Amino acid sequence: MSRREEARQVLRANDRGGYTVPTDRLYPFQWNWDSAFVAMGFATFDPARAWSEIEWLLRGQWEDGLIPQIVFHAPSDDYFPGPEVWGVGRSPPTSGITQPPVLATAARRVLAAAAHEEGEARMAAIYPRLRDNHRWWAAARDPHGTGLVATLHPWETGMDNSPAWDRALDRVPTATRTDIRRRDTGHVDPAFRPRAIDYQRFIHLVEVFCDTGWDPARMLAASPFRVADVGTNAILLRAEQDLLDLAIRFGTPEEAAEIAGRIARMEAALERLWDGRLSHYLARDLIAGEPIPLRGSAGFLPLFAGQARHAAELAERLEEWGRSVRALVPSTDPGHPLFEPLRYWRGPVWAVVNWMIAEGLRRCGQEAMADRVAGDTRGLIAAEGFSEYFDPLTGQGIGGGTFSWTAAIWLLLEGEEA
Ligand code: 9WN
Repeated sequence: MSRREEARQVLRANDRGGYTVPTDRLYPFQWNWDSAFVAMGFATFDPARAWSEIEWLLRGQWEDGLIPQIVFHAPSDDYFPGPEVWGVGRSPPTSGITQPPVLATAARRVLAAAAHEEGEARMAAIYPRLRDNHRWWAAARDPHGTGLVATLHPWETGMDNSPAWDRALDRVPTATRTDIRRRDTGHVDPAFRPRAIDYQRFIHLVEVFCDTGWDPARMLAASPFRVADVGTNAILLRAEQDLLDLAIRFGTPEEAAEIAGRIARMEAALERLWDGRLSHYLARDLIAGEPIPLRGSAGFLPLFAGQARHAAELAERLEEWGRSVRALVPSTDPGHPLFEPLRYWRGPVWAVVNWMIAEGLRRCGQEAMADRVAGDTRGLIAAEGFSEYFDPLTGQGIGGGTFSWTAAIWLLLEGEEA
């Protein structure tokens, strides 16, 4: 069977009747940014199913516009923390934090793959939900209009245990009232997962937020972890650009102007994350009021938002990293002492991040490096299958197997090659 056919089968096998789980058992619910990539993957062969992925995710959206990190459509004992730990008191149950907002970008792409009448109608129905979500980001996470949104939990960055968060997490107490009963380490080698102390802090944060009654302003004020993540901000800027295109077609001129205003502010603010000394975009610790001096794969994502000013330097950095790893793009600078090639977001390669980086490089005129990153990604998947992530030194596929978003990226990369 061809890899294309296998990729489609992975998506079908992880389908739970309209939405997709990231992989069986390890992640038995619907995840926010996973579903955005999955929708783009489905759009390559089944646009109707792609819309359904997005619509199911939006069933979990809150009235204030938040699109949760997880929607718990059906119960499962295979994952911790489940709905009882979050205690948001909603139906369907959801977590109370979010994830990188790839959704508007995905919706625009799904529409492009299926610009027939049905696609137009389904897009028209969800456009207001996307608009409300971007308003939520601005109001809840950037109430002073700085142009950078705050992230309050490492899970919100999608790059949960990146070493970029180590120092900011030191401020988070390890005490929890919840009994931490991890399930992930029963499915995957614990050496590839976050540590016990990371989970204590992750759950402590959940409890702090729960105690605010999940009120956005109170969460922002109370959180002992508050960072401006380059990845989230770059992805949001890109999503705003895609939403602007959708607003012109499905919204009002006032909405388009509102989005354009946010885009101008965000573009300027994102540039302020560039660090001349490390020649990289760096996250900012908003509590300490200082940059986080660690180069990670998220630092390449401003390219995905078309920020081309430092494209040549970033391509050179990738060239340099490429000399010490077998496959690009390691999630952490392979020359840094905190680089761990096997542990989750501390070193491994993730296909979704690679896809965004390759897109960004292409958008910013770095074709050769875009081809290299896309080629490395295809090579990893061709050799190892649809793993959750890959060891950049050996290329070995690790973490969960038959992973939905890795399958989706295979389909997207194949489409681009054609
Ligand atoms: C917490 C589903 C998710 C991804 C994240 C990845 C991992 C969850 C976990 O799995 O996070 O959200 O329990 O480890 O870090 O990026 O969305 O694939």
